[in-house]
Amino acid sequence: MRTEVGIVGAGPAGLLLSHLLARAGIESVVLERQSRSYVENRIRAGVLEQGTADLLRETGVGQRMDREGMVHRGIEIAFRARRHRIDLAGLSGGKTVTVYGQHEVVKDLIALRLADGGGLRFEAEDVAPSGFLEDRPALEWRQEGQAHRLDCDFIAGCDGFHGICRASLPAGHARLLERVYPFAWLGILAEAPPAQEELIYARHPEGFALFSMRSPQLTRLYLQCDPDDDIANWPDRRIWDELHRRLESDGGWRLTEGPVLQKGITAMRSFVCEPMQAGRLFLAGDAAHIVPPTGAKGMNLAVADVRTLAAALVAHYREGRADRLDAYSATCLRRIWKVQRFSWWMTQLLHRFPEHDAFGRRLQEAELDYVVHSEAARRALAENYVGLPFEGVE
Ligand code: RFL
Ligand code: PHB
Repeated sequence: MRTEVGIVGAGPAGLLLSHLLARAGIESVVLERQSRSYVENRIRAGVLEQGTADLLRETGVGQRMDREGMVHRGIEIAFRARRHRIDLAGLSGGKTVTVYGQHEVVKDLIALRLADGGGLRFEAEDVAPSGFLEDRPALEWRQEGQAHRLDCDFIAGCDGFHGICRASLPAGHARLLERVYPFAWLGILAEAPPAQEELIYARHPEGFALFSMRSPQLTRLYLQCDPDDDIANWPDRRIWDELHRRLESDGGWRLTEGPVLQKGITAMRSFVCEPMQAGRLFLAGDAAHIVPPTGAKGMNLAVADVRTLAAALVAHYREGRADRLDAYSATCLRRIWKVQRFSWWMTQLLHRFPEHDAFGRRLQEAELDYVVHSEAARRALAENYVGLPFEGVE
């Protein structure tokens, strides 16, 4: 079998890349280890930057997002039991974010790719990239006991943090930069109408908490917990008590409870692989970098990467230009490091750090006080939260 671009992973990065390429008349095949229903039901990110929502809309995959997604013009930051609104739209020249689940984006992209006759292979086992340093890239895999091979011009490694593509880079080729945090997030999805319209990021002496949502019937909530904590230690009652404690704030605001549909613990890390390419293999999304979720940036960064990669591939196929592909990693890393900085900053601003002494805690409180009361600081937060402009892509 032959195609132009072989893509590993049907997360937001791989599916969107395949969609953008198809629109430009470039053929691709996506190989995914999991089943279609598994990737369509994997609850993860929920906040789309203005540029992400615009891109989905402009490329014909935004209809359901426009009907069901919730446009947010602000967020709230809570500390010392008081909530402070950050007017994202007012501070960013009218930009907003859209709350729409990542799994819904994935469903929309899969439906469109299949309707367009796109090549998607689910339950592809033992995917192995080869030949990308010798100008004869190929992907081999097994499916239902049979061996398959796909020859291609390029391989896009969109297979997430635990994928095979980054692991296939030649030894010593890439530098891995990493920071691991001394805490994790316990997340729940509850069948309860969100108690208010906007997200609340709360700093509390017991640890961070986040109030978010997925729909008018579903609330999404997170709690800072220990990184080696076991979900078995967290019966629903304990989770709700802790959420009430950390989120309760002025005006008698109270969380609405409901049946817990899903719960899980996610480790927090910052990670970047430099460079993000080797010969004819290009990494995109979580395969190349991880941000802590506090800034709501992971999926948005994956989208920014594939936007750059698709434009570079189009320049190659349409104009015979190699410069855009050669510059792919450097172009992406400029944005990635700015987003890493913002995600790290939001994380250190809002979490409880075991190593903090009273001095450290006072500094954190002073910074929060500054952020919510200085227009310059609020503007900087808003500019980053709604998404920095795309550079060097068009
Ligand atoms: P994905 O989504 O991990 O997709 C990779 C795909 O590759 C498949 N795969 C393989 N396929 C074939 N062969 C192999 N050897 C393979 N190995 C892996 C996997 O099955 C999978 O289908 O990566 P992608 O596309 O780069 O997308 C990245 C995003 O998923 C991620 O950054 C976000 O979910 C991060 N994130 C958030 N991002 C945001 O922009 N806004 C948010 O509000 C937000 N909140 C979050 C988050 C991530 C979280 N968790 C659980 C990590 C909240 C949480 C709790
Ligand atoms: C979510 O709704 O899952 C969510 C929202 C904001 C974040 C992280 C996750 O910063």
